Amino acid sequence: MSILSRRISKVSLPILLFLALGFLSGCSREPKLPELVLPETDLASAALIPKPVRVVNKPAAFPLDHHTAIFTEMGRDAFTGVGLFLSQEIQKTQNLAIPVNPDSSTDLFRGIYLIQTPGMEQEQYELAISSDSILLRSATAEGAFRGVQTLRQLIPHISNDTLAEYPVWVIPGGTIQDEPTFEYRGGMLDVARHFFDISDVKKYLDIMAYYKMNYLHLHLTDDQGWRIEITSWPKLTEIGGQTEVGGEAGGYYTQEAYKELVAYAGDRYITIVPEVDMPGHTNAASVSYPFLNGNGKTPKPYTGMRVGFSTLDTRKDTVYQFIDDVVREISALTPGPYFHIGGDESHATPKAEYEYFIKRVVPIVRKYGKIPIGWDEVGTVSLDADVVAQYWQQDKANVARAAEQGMKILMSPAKKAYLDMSYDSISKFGLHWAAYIPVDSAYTWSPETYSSEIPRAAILGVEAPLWSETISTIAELEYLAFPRLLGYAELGWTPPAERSWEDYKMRLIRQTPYFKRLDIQFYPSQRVPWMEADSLLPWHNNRTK
Ligand code: TNX
Repeated sequence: MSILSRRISKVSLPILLFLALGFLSGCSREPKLPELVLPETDLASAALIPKPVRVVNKPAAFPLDHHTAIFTEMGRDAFTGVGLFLSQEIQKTQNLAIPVNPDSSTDLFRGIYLIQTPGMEQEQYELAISSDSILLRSATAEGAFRGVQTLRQLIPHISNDTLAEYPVWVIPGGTIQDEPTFEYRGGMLDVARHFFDISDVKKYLDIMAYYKMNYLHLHLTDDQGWRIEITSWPKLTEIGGQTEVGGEAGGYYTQEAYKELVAYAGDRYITIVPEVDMPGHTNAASVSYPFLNGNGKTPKPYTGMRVGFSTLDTRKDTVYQFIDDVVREISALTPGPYFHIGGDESHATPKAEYEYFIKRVVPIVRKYGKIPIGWDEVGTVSLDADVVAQYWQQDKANVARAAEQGMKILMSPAKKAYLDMSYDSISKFGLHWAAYIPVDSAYTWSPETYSSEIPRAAILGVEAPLWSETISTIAELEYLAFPRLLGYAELGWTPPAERSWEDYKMRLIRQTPYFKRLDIQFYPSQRVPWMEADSLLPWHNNRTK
C-alpha cells in the first residue's frame, strides 16, 4: 500500500463525513458548477522552493476561481486561521475573494479542505490536488501553514481568461508529500548596527514564511545600539538606542512594537529568537549605564565598525542583576523557546572571566524558561548539553568542543551562510572577511556534511545571519538577502539527495513574479539565467497568446 492510501485509510469518520457533506452539497444542487476543460499540467515541474520531498503528477488540474471556497475543520481555530491566511493572500495576489467556511447548503463550491490528520509529524503535510478538490492534510495547523505556502506557490500569477467567462487560475494536479529536513530554518537580522523598523522586519517575515522558514533571530544589541525597550533600565533605549553605524539616528522597538512583531511572526508560524550580545559587543549598554563596564569610565557612543573592544564587568553582582532584568523582561515578551546570549568576539574579556561570565548567565536564561543559544565561542566553556552553539567561524575548535559536550549546533558558517558577505568584488554592499559568496556558492554546500566535527544528529538546523554594518535601508538589505535567502530555505528543508544547483536555479528564476509583486530589490546575479524566465513558466504563464 502506498503511503498516501495508508494515510487516507486512517482518516477518521468525522472527517469523512465532513468531506462527504461538502461534496454531496455539490452533487445535490442545480445548476452544477461549470465543467471546465483545463490544459494539461505538470505538477512535478512546478517552481517550488524549497523543493518538496515527493511529488506525483496526476492528469487533472484544479480551477481556482470564484466558485472556490476554503473549508477548515470545525472547532479548530488554528486551522481556521490558516484558512483565513490563505484566503487573504489569494485576495491580495489574485484579487479573488475566496470565502472560508461558507454555508455550503446555499451556495456551490469547489473546496480547498484543510484536514487535521493525526499521526503526521509537526510540520509534515500532504497536498492532493484534483479537478474538484484540494485536500491539505496535516496533524497541526503549523503543518497546514507550510502546505499552504506550497499551494500559494502553485497558483499562477496570471489568470487564464480563455477557459471561461471569468478568470481561472489553473493549479496543476497531483500529490505532494513533504516535511522538513531540519527543525530550525532561520534567518537573522542585525537591527543593532543599523536599525530596521517593524514594517521592514514584517516584510522579511512575509518572505521567510513563503519559503517555509520558521525562526527569525533578532540581534537586538551591539556596540553601536540597543534596540529593545527594557522598562527597568530605561536609559538603554533613551541613550543607547539613539546611535548606529555611520552616526545616523538609531531607533528601538518599544515593548509594544516587539510584541506586535512576535505576534506577526507567530501568525506565520515563525518563532522570534531575541539576542542580547554579551559580555562583548556591549558599548551601547555601557554608554547608557557606565557602571556596567567596570573600568570607571563613561564610554563614548560608538558608530564605527570595529568589534571586540567592549566588555561587561564580569565580577560585579549588579551586572548580573542587570542581566537578570533584561532576560526576564524580554523572555516575558517572547513565547519561543530560545534566548540568544551572543558570547562572540569577547576579545576584551580575559578567557577565565569569559568562562565565569557565561556560566553565570546560562542559569539566568534557564530560570526564565528559555534554552540558551550562544555563538560558537560558548562551546569552549564547560556547559550542560541543553545549550545550543551557533557555528560561525572557520576555526572549528569551538564547535568541535561544543559537539563533544553534546550541545546542539546551529549551522551558520560565515564562508557559506553569511548574507552580509558580498557576492563578488564589485558588489555594492557587504563585507568579505570570510569569503565572497556568489548565489551558487551560497546554495552548493551541505549543512549535513560541512564539518566532520559535527555529527548529523547534533545539527539543529541552518541559519543565515545578515549583519548590517554596510546596509541601512530595506532596499540594501534586500540586495544582500535576495536571492540567497531562498537557497538557505531549501538547504534547511529539502534532503541533500533532492538538491541540485542546475534544477534549483531554474526554479529560482521563476520566483521573479513574486519578487516583483513584493517589490523585492533582489540582486540579479549573472550566474542565474534570469532572462529566460518568461519562456520557462509552464504554470506561471499560461495565458494564451
Ligand atoms: C562577525 S559573526 C561578528 C559580527 C559582525 C560580523 C560581520 C559574529 C558572531 N560576530 O559582530 O557583524 O562578523 O560580518
